[in-house]
Amino acid sequence: MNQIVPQKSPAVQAAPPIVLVFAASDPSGGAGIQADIMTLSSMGCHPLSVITAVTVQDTLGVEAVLPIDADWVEDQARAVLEDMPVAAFKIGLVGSVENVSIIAEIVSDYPDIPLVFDPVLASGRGDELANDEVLVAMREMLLPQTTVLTPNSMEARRLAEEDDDEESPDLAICAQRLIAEGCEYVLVTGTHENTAKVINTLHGENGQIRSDRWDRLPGSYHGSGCTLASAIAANLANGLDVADAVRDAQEYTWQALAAGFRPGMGQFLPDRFFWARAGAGEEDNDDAAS
Ligand code: PXL
Repeated sequence: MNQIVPQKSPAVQAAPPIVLVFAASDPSGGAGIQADIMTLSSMGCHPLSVITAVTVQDTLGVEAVLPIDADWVEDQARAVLEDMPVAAFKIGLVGSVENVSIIAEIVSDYPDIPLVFDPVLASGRGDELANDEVLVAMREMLLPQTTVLTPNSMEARRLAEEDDDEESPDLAICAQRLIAEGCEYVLVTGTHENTAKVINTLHGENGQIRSDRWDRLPGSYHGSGCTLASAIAANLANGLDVADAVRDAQEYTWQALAAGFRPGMGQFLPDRFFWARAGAGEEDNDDAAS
């Protein structure tokens, strides 16, 4: 592993921007590290994947989660970080308090690299994916290092909850509390809100930066949050500023969802390579005609 491999001629191509993801395996290919790898690849990045947990699941639900030992999480990350330059980090499902702690330690060695953190607490179908101890650890150790936090509205409320709240505060207040914990930007997604359109709002330290409205698509999707957060990381790695990265990532995600497919008996999955398949039929016809 430590051997230096001589470069082959002709000259090695310039590498695409590299994004390191900490996330869990979802064998259905809907969410998790598989969603991240597809999204980052589709958006022109090279993904480095550090597995935090292994899940057993299909398109209907999560059956089990096995967190990986924190030592293994550290070894996976340190090996590739010592070898390759990274342009952005993305964190998804973390698996355990120990993993939160080691991930926080690793990213603290790279303070200038943008970090997108999708604070996964539950699947869209309601399976719990982080307990209260993990939530507290995320708040204390990861939020202060986050460039863009991407909670859905339910995660924003849970993360921002304070003991003396009588009722859940407004989402803009939740976002300000999360920024007070140390995140630079918070993108609260509105899929779970009872609004005609899906409204996603980006907040910064001086308040709302942008709010985007999207037509609600029929059907229930698995992996939309992972796709959105990875797309933001890809855009940041490609040099976009945060507001543009967030705007473009939503457009990409909406298109992936609109092109979604239902491979099994449960939820729809986004097609992160919609552009590779779109119009493939017409092209074939053109070829046949020429
Ligand atoms: O969508 C959040 C998520 C992230 N990572 C894994 C998941 C899920 C949701 O089910 O299974 C591995």
